Amino acid sequence: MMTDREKWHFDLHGYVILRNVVSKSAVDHMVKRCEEWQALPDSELPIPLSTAGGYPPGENASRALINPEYVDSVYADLQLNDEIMRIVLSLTDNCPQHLQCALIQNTRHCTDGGLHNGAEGGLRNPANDYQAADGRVFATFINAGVSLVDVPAGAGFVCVPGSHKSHFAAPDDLTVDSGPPSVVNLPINAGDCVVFTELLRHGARRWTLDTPRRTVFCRYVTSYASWSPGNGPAEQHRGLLSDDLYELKEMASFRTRKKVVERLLARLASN
Ligand SMILES: O=C(O)CCC(=O)C(=O)O
Repeated sequence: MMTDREKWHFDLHGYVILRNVVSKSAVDHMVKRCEEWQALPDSELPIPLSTAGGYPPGENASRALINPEYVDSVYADLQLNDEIMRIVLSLTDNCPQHLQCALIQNTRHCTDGGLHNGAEGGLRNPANDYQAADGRVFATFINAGVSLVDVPAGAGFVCVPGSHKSHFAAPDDLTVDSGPPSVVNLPINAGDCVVFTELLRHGARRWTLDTPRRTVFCRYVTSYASWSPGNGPAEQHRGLLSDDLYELKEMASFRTRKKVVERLLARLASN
């Protein structure tokens, strides 16, 4: 599960970086599928793949494709990736729910992804909470961003380290382009992953390279959180999901140990 060093880092900063969570061949496959899908208008996307605007909303927002895990097995496997689930299981006390997968493409024409923290008014709430006690760290809304491209220093993901524990509103003049120590940029390589609590103030700098930035955001919550009405697997597309991923998407009480969690724990113990 999470090592002592990872817990220390996550508690202090609100994120951990995992290197090489996916193989080069899996990255190449996901990039190829991304190129195919991004070339299609919404009406031609394979169901239930759909477009959601990026952040912040607007004409030049990045294009986020929701539900790639329903239509491609490599994207599906990524949601159950051992390294990512090792962290997600620790952070949810073995009560995870897969909330959503978003494949986001940023081009140099997209606006930056302004600083935000997935919480109304920047406030902590039960659906987006962080706690540390008794040698454990606990988060109810987790984002695992897997990069499909090499991200150079100065570009891509930024965050305000430690802001998941802040009780004060961030200054208005703090932006994704502010520098350290308040705003820190995390350049990573293709196949690397940043796992962060959505309570962490984060965003992305404007992309400046000719080839697009492509990132798979795998989002998880605690199994007993109802993030929005209709939370859970899309029943009409049940046949497109493995039993494990279907169960991972289901809501469950905090007393329920999902079978998929038992299988993941056994697999992680034998690694
Ligand atoms: O593009 C990024 O790295 C930031 C993504 C983001 O803000 C989010 O998924 O909430």
